[in-house]
Amino acid sequence: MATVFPDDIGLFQQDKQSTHDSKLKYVDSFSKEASTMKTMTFILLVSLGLVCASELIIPSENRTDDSSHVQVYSRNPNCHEGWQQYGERCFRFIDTARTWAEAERFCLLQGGNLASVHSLSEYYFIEGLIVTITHGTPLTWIGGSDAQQEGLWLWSDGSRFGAFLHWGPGLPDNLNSAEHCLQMNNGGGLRWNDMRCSTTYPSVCARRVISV
Ligand SMILES: [Ca+2]
Ligand SMILES: [Ca+2]
Repeated sequence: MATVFPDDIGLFQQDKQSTHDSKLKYVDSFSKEASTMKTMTFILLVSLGLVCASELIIPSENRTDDSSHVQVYSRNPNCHEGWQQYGERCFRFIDTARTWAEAERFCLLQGGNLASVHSLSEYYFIEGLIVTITHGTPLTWIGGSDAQQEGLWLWSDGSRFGAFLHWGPGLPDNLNSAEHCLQMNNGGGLRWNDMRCSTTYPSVCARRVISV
């Protein structure tokens, strides 16, 4: 059996401590690496979202090879400044939170109404507009309402309701018999929900393109 001298014990303990420190350093560097990878993945996803949104918003005839989301805000000759064209209408996201009626009045003062939606592609365009401006998908008012008669949904611009529907599962549910206004971006599916009209949200206005 080997004799262990006090100095050897010291060296052994020192060596043990050194191994422990190395392990800690390894774990620490691994955590940092994992954290960096998480951050990079997040940035990549956000960038991807912005590129997708730009693709949705920039009409194909206006796209260039070096398209960036800055171009989204470029002046469209068929729309007033700050509005973005899709089809025969110009759209604008209004960040200020208002009740549904206040939001509709604001759109009227701008020469439009809260947006009506008639196809999935139109909905994707509006969604892209919101994502590009807010970098998120906030709950937002658009122009549907059944305030006049329960269950009879109308668009505030007078267009026909029903060509395209995007309600979430089990909606509209007219919760507590008090929900009569259409909110978009509800739940993980970013679908429609009927909500109390007195709740305040941002909104999307739409108006006809400038006639030439
Ligand atoms: Ca209702
Ligand atoms: Ca509801």
